[in-house]
Amino acid sequence: MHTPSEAPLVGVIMGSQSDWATLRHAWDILEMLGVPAEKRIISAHRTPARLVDYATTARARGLRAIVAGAGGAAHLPGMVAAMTTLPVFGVPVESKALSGMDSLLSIVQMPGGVPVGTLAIGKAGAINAGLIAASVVALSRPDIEAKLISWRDRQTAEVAEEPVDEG
Ligand code: RP5
Repeated sequence: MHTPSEAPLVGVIMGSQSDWATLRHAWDILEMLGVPAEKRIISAHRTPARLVDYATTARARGLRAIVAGAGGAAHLPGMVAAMTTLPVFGVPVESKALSGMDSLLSIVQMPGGVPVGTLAIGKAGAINAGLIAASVVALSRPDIEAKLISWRDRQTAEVAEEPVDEG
């Protein structure tokens, strides 16, 4: 569980409730690593005023990184990046119409000067966004760095040396 008394250091934001099934994988990683975080639904298209308020106040509120996921015409990560100098990690959500290719291309193709660190489509991207955000926080939090190292060690230990027949 995130420690409620600690101010959030990472913001996990998404364009819609329907994105939560994907973004919760970033949330779960942050929770497991003990990174104080907050989650919000913020739509670049449906709640633009909420977007401006969030992006322009995020750094002063103490956030150190933002994970932003959206699908389709996925402007959320780019618009947030336009209004903050915090690192923004974009997660393309897998869309129904185009399987997330639309999300990926609209997040990754930022003009030079307004960076969004773009991850893979869907669950893998959300997990890695959580891990990268945790790495940013770990730069100034040795306790979180230690948890990150332990997580990596466990992942390595879980890889068998030989394959076995499945099923
Ligand atoms: C985007 O439109 C959201 O990020 C979501 O991925 C997609 C669909 O949203 P809903 O119609 O499910 O609210 O803005």
